Amino acid sequence: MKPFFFFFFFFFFSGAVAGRRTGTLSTRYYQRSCPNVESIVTSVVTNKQITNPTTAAGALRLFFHDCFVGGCDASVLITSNSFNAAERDAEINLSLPGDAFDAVVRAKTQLELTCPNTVSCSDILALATRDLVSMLGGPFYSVPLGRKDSLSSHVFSVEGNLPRPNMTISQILSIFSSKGFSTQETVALTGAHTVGFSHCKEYASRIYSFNGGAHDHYDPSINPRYAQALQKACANYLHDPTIATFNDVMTPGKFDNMYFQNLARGLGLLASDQALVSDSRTSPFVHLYAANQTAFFHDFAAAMQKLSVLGVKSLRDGEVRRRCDQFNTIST
Ligand code: HEM
Ligand SMILES: *[C@@H]1O[C@H](CO)[C@@H](O)[C@H](O)[C@H]1NC(C)=O
Ligand SMILES: *[C@@H]1O[C@H](CO)[C@@H](O)[C@H](O)[C@H]1NC(C)=O
Ligand SMILES: CC(=O)N[C@H]1CO[C@H](CO)[C@@H](O)[C@@H]1O
Repeated sequence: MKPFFFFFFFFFFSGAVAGRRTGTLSTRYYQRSCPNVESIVTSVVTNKQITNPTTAAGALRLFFHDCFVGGCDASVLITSNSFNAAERDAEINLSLPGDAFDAVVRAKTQLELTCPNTVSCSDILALATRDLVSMLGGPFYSVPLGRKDSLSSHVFSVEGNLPRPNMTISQILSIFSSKGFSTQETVALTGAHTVGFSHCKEYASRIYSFNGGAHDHYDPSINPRYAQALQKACANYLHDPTIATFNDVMTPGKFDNMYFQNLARGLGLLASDQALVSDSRTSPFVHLYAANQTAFFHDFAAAMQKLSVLGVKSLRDGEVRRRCDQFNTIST
């Protein structure tokens, strides 16, 4: 009875509005049920970004991780409990910033007041990320809506689905290709490292005792002055693991094509960043984007749209969570 009723509704309304559609998603998905969803998300995350300027980069990384691990289904927002270690528990998630979680939770709270039980947490994260990228100066793109939230989240699903800085370009391209991304799309998406920061341990092996050398021996592909500045900034990182430096040392808070310009000057922070310019499969796109920001923005926006519909759940295998950090039915 209930599923039938839903299907009837779904087809009736989705047929009645001529929105832009991607599969079952549509930019007008909430046109009747929550017409102000986009302006509500925009206003909440704008305020959050103004008070906490690290929110935007955090959200972008969070969204990437959510979509790459089992689809864009807000599984990354689930809190672990004594019965289940959720995605957030993965070592790689240890540094996913709290401000981005908080932005989603605040938007959800606001939306539950206006249109209860309607807007999924995965749609909120997709919209919040789009808004925050454009607030930093990046491209604006439309986000089709109607994602449902996952019914599971497991720490063991993370390994193998996310790229790591110590992977080779072949390993990285193979992860992205398994999710349907071309080499060019992979390079465009990695341009996200034009904002935000990384903790020292993610690149310590490049700046200290490189290849087993003396303590101050660094990777020769790093610009020497940059390498020395990083050695200094990270000097105490083993005692203070919270020390981090900007991904884009030139324009850290601006979403632009400086990340690609940096790579040609040895100013890439992670080994995987710097490797993009020395590998013949990826370097043509690094040079293209370094020379032409319009081309980068165009390709980044298209790749983000593609990312945002990865492995999307429907009501058959998902739900609209009441709280973004918990499933509606707590099970063991
Ligand atoms: C090429 C593969 C990639 C690797 C190896 C990689 C790895 C990393 C690492 C190790 C960090 C630092 C995390 C920390 O120390 O807290 C980081 C930060 C970040 N990554 Fe990636 N990443 C990749 C691709 C991407 C993509 C495709 C996106 C988004 C579309 C992205 C968005 C970000 C952002 C925005 C940050 C900064 C986070 C913040 O400031 O809170 N990364 N990445
Ligand atoms: C990369 O480093 C991690 C530890 O951070 C290690 O577990 C993994 O085996 C390394 N991977 C490669 C490809 O070297
Ligand atoms: C930059 O890229 C855009 C979009 O692909 C293209 O239309 C434009 O002609 C390019 N500009 C230059 C100077 O090559
Ligand atoms: C931001 C976030 O939720 N990080 C979590 C990652 O996993 C650790 C280990 O359980 C949690 O304590 C963090 O809260």
